Amino acid sequence: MNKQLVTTSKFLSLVLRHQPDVIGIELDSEGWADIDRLIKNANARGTAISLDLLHEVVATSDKKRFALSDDGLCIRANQGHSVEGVDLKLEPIEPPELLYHGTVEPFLAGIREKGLLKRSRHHVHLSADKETATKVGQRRGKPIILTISAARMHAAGHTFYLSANGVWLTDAVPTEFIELD
Ligand code: HQG
Repeated sequence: MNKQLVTTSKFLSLVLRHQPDVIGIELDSEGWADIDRLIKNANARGTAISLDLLHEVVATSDKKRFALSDDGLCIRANQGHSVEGVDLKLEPIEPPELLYHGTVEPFLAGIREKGLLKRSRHHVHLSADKETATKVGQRRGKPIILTISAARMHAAGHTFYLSANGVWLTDAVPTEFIELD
């Protein structure tokens, strides 16, 4: 992916997950933003973005971070939100037996004590395979992979969701369901 696409993807992540107000737009209750307004406001505030560029970011995003509405007028992030008042209305779904979470050593003490917490985001993010979890952990340093007994958690009453781009989401993972490799 070229530099302009990466920069624009990061900008869209910021606006569509965390701070729509940096360009004075609002997300609706399911996280959708009007594309026309987003482009106008971004350009007015110094971030050059065209409809073609936005479409190219959506199409080439390695993690399929963004989705367009059926009518093509709106865009939203598929996961990762911290902004209040947004609910993607994902359907609860039964998870596979195991899921994985990539993290780094400095967080282990807290995780051992309190389990996995969602912190600023709306959910704890889990990966379907170790390779993906490794990439998630690598964002912060040497990755450590935790194995989550997802089926057991589900049987104990915990709810799971699967984002449109394949990220598993849940509210919290208590310590008894976490295993360190
Ligand atoms: C850690 C990227 C101490 C947790 C990725 C993680 C993902 C604790 C960090 C998505 C803890 C939160 C999300 C506890 C959790 N004590 N540390 N009790 N509980 N943590 O960024 O999962 O590229 O909010 O291990 O691919 O790293 O942005 O979550 O390290 O899908 O599209 O607290 O972000 O996607 O960090 O990453 P984050 P994450 P994008």
